[in-house]
Amino acid sequence: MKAARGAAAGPSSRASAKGPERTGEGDLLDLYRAMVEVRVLDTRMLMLQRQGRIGFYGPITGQEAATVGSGFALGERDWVVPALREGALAIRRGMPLEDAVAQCIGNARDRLAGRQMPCHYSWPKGRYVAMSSCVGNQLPAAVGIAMAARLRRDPVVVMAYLGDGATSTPDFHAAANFAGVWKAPVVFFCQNNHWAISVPSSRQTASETIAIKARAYGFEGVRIDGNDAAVVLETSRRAVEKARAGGGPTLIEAFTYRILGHTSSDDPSRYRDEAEVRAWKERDPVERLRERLESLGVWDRARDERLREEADARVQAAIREVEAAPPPRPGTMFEDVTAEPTPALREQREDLERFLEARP
Ligand SMILES: Cc1ncc(C[n+]2csc(CCOP(=O)(O)OP(=O)(O)O)c2C)c(N)n1
Ligand SMILES: [Mg+2]
Repeated sequence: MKAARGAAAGPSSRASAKGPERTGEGDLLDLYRAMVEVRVLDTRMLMLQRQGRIGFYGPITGQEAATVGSGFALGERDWVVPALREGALAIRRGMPLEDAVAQCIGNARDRLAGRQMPCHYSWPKGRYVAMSSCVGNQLPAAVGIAMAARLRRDPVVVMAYLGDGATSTPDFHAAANFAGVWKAPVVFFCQNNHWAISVPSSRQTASETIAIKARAYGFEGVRIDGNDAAVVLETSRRAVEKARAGGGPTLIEAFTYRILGHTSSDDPSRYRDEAEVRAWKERDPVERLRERLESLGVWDRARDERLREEADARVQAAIREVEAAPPPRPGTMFEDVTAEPTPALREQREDLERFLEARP
């Protein structure tokens, strides 16, 4: 089924026209390098999943400009409250690549000891909140973080991510309404990638766009070309600065496309046209930025090949390092939840230890 009407109409050129004037070549090169690293990581991790070396992976291929471009607009002390396609920002905000790979493999090298779904990174030091699998419920929490900062007079901004599907949840309404009334320092960044698993955005909402929903909550909404990294960065910067200055929230609808499956467990050929996918591949955000850099004369094929080879070498080295670690100790399942184990937990742990001694 093709997502052809309603919220699937083309991006407005208004925001695009205002976009890139402040995004210099340096920014564009940084964006490009970061986007290529994400693409390379996705490609390798999906291969690992297909080879049975990790159980699950959620790619962002096709959405690199939206994820990376919006993330670049944030300062170190700002917060990222991710939805499903922003894992790359944990790395951008300081999480070592090895930690990301380890989190997907879930062995003893993983800080979470394999107890969290793959790709559900968390990086507290970088103010990257753990991703929640439950669609939409991160949004009231994001507004809460923003309001707490406001009450402490701490000038931070929260970037609250959501997908098109999340706009149908009650939590979206609760968060947007509260944020509008209190002018919370939050930016809602919606990645409209046209699909919520198998539900097209035309079945998600009869609204003309997602961006116009903001008007009902009393703040600005803007739909942008989410595959143009410079436009994403410019629009996000404006929204972040506005929120920081007390101007209240903005809803940014980044018009983009999920090129691959929802996750490695999904087969999108069962519910969408190949022609639609082909058309969006023509607007590949990584290729578009590469062409732009080449036309500016600051990039060429040789540099591109080197960048990709280096990124791939870094990812492969991380995989080698992490795969050398053993599985997590079975006892870790009893750790980190309560300061003092309950009597029942202590008993179960002793049972497990006896069992492992008898059958190592
Ligand atoms: C409350 C809840 N309902 C349903 C699901 C199953 N589910 C996981 S992701 C998803 C679709 C999300 O779509 P969207 O918000 O557009 O994000 P995208 O995956 O396209 O990035 C659904 C229905 C869930 N995890 N949580
Ligand atoms: Mg979606």
